[in-house]
Amino acid sequence: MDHELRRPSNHQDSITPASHPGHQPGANCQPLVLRISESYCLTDRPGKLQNLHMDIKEYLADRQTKVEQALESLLPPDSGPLTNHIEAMRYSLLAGGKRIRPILCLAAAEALSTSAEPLLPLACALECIHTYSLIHDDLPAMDDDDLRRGVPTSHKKFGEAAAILAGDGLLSLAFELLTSPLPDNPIRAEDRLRIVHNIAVAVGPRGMVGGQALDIEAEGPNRPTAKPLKLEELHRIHCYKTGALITAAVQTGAIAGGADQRQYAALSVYGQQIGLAFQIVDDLLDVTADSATLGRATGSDAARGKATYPALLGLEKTRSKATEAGVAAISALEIFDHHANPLRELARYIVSRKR
Ligand code: GRG
Repeated sequence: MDHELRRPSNHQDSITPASHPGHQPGANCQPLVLRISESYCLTDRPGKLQNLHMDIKEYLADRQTKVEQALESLLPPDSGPLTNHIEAMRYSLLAGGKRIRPILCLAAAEALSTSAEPLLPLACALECIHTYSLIHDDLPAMDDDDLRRGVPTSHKKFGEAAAILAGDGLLSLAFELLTSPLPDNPIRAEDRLRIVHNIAVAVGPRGMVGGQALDIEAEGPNRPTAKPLKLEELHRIHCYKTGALITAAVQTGAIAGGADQRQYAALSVYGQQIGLAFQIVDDLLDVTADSATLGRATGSDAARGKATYPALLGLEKTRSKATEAGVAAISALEIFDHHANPLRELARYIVSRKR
């Protein structure tokens, strides 16, 4: 069965919700179309990408460039006494990466017809936190990996102490960026506080770090009588470890874009569902993709005997789960107009990505 996320043939922008009683994944659908039609525009403002034929790959490339330029300009200059420390931060941060979290943040603000560009420092903060988590996850005490984003991992290049500090530096820099004034788009102080609080929760013990702790306990020496994880336990680890930051990225764009309660709730559901889809696909890619494509080791989950969706469900059911989450994400956006089309396309991309 083909599990690609599809767009119904009779309606360009809506997709049958997973919860719909008659829903059959893949039924009454045409193949995934990544080209964005004329109705897909990023803004109604004249001269701003209106009525452009856009491709999700083009959209991603454009946003990736903007995020990378902003990251470059927001990092402290790598000269002076801190040269080595800043170089280690730059090395991992600018080594590539899909920049999904900052792009989701910008796209969530765009869904609310808010101009995204002034929000780049907030978006970059999310990428700094994500890169910190990758550096620390690769350390010998954690996953002990040698390759990340196609280059040697931070500790391989700079040594363990410098890698730990590069991660710490990026985490702290993120909160500096989140709390620095935004010249072109002042966000109300109470919204800024909400953003900072929300991200702090998402990446702390009730989020990413907590998920990592559960993950390590589940496979590590603290579990000598380790029983295979149940699906709901695996799901919980993923929601904390990967889903929380992805959801917070969408919520950051939502708050910065001025979402009302209903819009915020809908965007939160979208974030949770694509967070889930993202991790399920990550598990799949660990089995099906090669290391050169991913820029990191593959097959490591199976080698460690880790619980993953493919290990618990098999490949077919795992693909269906990813598709279901993508469909649920897109249906959560039904209250939004065409300004949310980039988010819809991003959900399709996340489900069908190959790296
Ligand atoms: C060590 C505090 C701490 C946390 C680690 C998120 C995490 C927790 C570790 C990352 C390990 C990992 C491979 C998780 C699976 C999902 C994931 C976050 C993949 C990497 O994200 P991508 O694909 O990477 O967005 P790029 O390089 O494209 O940014």
